[in-house]
Amino acid sequence: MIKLIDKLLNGECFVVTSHCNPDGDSIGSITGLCMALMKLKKKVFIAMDDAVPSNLEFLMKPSKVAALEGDMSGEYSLIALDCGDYKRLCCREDIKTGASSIINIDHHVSNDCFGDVNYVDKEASSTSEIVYYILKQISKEKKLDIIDADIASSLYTGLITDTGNFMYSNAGADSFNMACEIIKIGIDKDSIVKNLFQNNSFSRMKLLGDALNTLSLHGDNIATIELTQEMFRRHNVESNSTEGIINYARDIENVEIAALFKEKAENDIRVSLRSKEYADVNVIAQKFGGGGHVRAAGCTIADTIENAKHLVLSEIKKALKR
Ligand SMILES: [Mn+2]
Repeated sequence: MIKLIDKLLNGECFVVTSHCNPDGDSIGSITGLCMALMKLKKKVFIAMDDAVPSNLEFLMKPSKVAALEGDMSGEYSLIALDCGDYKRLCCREDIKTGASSIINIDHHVSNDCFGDVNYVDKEASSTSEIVYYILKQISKEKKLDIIDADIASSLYTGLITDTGNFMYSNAGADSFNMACEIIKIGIDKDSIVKNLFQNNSFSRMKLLGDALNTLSLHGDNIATIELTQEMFRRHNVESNSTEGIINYARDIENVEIAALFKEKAENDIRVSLRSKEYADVNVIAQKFGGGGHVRAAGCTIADTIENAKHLVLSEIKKALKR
């Protein structure tokens, strides 16, 4: 951590990014870290090519961080948050190659340490949890209380996104400790929960209905669910607002692995994988050039939903046999 903290304290300008299709942990860790760096008088920009999902927009306002527009001039470090793979970074190629260094802060087991400085804690529940403990350390060194209510709210959002509101096995002692300390800082945790989990549009729920109609069991421990272009069109819902739909497949009794097949465009299928107790879905996703965590991973397959399903199911079956 010392090397990382030196790098953050000695740098002057940072561009911060995350993975494509950002979620609560990516946006939460971005806004939390950016606000902290601004308090430390650093120049900070966010570079994210994908739109922020509407249920996370509430994080962007208080952060007041400028989005990067146009080119970057001068020296800067690129901070990659919550991204296990250089190819999945959600910013322009020239932003990546123009950086004087890349700082990689993440918790994916599949992270290959692509940065010049790497702080990858595969045991951490979320990148937001890692950022929280980094900021605590900086606060101690600088004798300065960096983590205010806005920063705490951002990081709490990431924490509860990745732990499913403390339901998943990745929620460990450090996660509960962080939650405890953050709540003492004074955040509106109920409104964060409402924004994240209780704020669905009616059309998104109708889309969920269509998806549930495709729910199928393969044997008794594998479930699949599908989302097609046609469904997104019918309900006029963006294909990025599908967070949590896969849980309906995973949460069926006896199911160990769930797979969601999302048709983002013709022959462009995003596959999300979840496991409940013992299967390593990261290994399965890596077979298709993806990755993630042991209990949650994903990959992209350039084919039809039918073919993608066939390919992925055969790998899932092999994995469950081992
Ligand atoms: Mn994460």
